[in-house]
Amino acid sequence: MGGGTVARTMRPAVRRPRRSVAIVAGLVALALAGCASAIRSAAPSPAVTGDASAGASAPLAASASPGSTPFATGPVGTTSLPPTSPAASVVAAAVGPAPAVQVQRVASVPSALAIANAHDGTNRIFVASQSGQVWVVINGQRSASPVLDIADRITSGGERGLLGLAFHPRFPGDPRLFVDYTDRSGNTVVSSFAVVGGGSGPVDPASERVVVRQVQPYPNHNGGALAFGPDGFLYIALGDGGSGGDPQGNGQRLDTLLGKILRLDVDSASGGRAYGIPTDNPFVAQPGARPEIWLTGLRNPWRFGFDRASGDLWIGDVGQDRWEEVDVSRAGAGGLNFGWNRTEGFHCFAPASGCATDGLAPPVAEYAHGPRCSITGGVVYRGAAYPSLAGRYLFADYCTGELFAITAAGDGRREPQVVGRVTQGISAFGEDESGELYVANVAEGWLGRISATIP
Ligand SMILES: [Ca+2]
Repeated sequence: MGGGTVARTMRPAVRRPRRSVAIVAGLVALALAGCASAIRSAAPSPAVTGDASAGASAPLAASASPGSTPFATGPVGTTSLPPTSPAASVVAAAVGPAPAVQVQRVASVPSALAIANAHDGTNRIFVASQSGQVWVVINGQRSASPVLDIADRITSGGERGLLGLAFHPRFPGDPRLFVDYTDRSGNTVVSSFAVVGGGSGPVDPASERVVVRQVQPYPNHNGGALAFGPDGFLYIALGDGGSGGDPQGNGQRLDTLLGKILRLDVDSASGGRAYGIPTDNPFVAQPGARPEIWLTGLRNPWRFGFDRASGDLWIGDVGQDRWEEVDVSRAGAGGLNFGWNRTEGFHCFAPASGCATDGLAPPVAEYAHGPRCSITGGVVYRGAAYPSLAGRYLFADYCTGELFAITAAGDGRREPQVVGRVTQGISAFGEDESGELYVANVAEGWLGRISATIP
């Protein structure tokens, strides 16, 4: 705990035999990326076996070599797609290059994987451990014990575990904390728990109410991010179900929740569900389509976040073997199809060339693999401490530990700017109540705060 800059060098890796199931222990990004390069963690946790991503794990140099391609089951094309033209944001554009940023460790949090604040004036930051715990960090001090521990009902390891958390918009008046986790059977559960003591106390593990369950056909690509939008609805990220190349075609199907971002009303229940369907969800009137769907054509949306100023929804969608992408759904724009598995980034995926791009929303940014491997989507900076960062969308690559920035406002494609580099294992971004930015590192187990080198 304490404010030293995170060392740029990797912690010495513990070598394990190739093909050992332990290779993927604690390593979310391995399977996230579908790339088996480059990550190693000393964190002990159950490994995923039988995962297409696990078997081909390469010996894990820090970031020296391009990822192997255990998911190379589908064609990879090079056909470039036209740039996107999203509606102009109402928020002023950042002008000029972004400043360099640094990350200071704030607290040690084992297998840190998700960050949320309770927006209740307490300035608490809640951090989820992949292994099933939720911790509170306040003024740089982490709680001695977790405020919630659901290790008894989850599967953790690889891309599984406690993956997301979000507080109800009216917290603590509505005392619910929502979580997304992988259950003992490997399926996705989104549920709520009640925070006791008027929101100040621990979370009651017996108060769980399941909101939605989703069967997972493969261990990887579980998505898992949760956030409430400015409209008060709960948004949930689900990957395409896993394996490689989307063998079930879930990304482009509307009869499944896989490969989607959902939008649910958790303040009502209807149709035999534990939630309501917002009447303006894009597919409510389409026969055969799941009415929960808000956005489609996603492979493994590994972290999304709302711009607190504009309401735009920013997504980091993990690519197959070649291209990581940033997608944006401008405020209120539902029904967008981000292309997977017809496209990966700005390129055709299946087929490898000449793919049909009509009706697809292209990314706003992409970057290539090798040694980069897996995007961790972030947040648009709207804090007060660093005006130089205002209006910048920050995100990271899991393998290299690079931090990137792009301008959030404006139309069309933009190139990511490298603004910093920490260590591999960046698993999530989050904001405090003032909009200052934090990152979590699952491989090394810490929460860090982002600062700019110039105000
Ligand atoms: Ca896409």
